[in-house]
Amino acid sequence: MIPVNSVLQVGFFPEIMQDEVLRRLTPVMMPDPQGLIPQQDVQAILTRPSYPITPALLDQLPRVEMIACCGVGYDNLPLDYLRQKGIMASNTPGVLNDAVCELTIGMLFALLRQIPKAHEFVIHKNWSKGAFPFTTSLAGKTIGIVGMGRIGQELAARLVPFKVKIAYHGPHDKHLSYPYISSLIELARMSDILILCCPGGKETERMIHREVLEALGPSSYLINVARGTVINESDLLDALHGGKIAGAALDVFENEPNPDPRFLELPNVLLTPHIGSATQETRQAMTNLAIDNLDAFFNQRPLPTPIVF
Ligand code: 8YV
Repeated sequence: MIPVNSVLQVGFFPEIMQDEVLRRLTPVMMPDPQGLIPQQDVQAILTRPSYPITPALLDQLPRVEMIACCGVGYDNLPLDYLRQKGIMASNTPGVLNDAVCELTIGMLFALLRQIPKAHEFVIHKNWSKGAFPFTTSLAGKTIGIVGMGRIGQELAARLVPFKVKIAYHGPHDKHLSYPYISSLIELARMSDILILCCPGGKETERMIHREVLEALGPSSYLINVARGTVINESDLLDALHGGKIAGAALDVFENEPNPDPRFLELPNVLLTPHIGSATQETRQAMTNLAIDNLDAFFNQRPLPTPIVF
């Protein structure tokens, strides 16, 4: 049981998620993280990765001891501050792996086989004027995965049956059945498609920059289902505009929900509005897992999915 008005919900939750929240608790609502704090004696926060929880906000909430983030990424949390204050935190890993992997594979094929353009080709009656241009196959390609965590490993397992070679880069070798490439530049150089599945935050900020993109090369592709902050967008725009890479599929951006307008004009991109985990089943499961963590906190039980920091 979670006491009424003991949890501050920071940020907007889409209807199907909000329904789950209200089914299980009565939160104090704070739609705008910059807005007025409606009640200061709350003991926990429920939020999502798109809402930065700042030390300035937490300084005004002295009784908060727990933050439940409804998402796998938690780059919105001030971990140093939480550690210093002894505030616990949880996220929702695992339950969204299928949805994110499915979107990634959908984007991969849409990009390589130009499916959105083929659809436009037919509906604009261009087929009678000639054949749609040849595209490229996935089979036989090398896929470089940046960030071989839960999602990266599940993605790799789903991709192997498509007759691809897989290699990966990350902070350290995880001794998996795929080659570990300690240099990101080297992984880019050997990859036909580079897929970003790494966490956001300081350690990965703008790690995809001009040099990496040049190593990736003019016949290769970039897919980002991680965080917009992982890419130097100015360098990516130059690379896409100048043909230094063949194309990119992006589900995340530095500035959401208003990505750099220059992306919208490019012919060699596939853009989606941060929908990696956005299926009904997944968002319900994520919301309930976030609340399971709150329930554990209020009932002095171990958190199901604590963030270890
Ligand atoms: C959340 C995300 O899944 O899980 C993450 O890290 O990137 C987000 O898409 C979504 O906002 C649900 O809270």
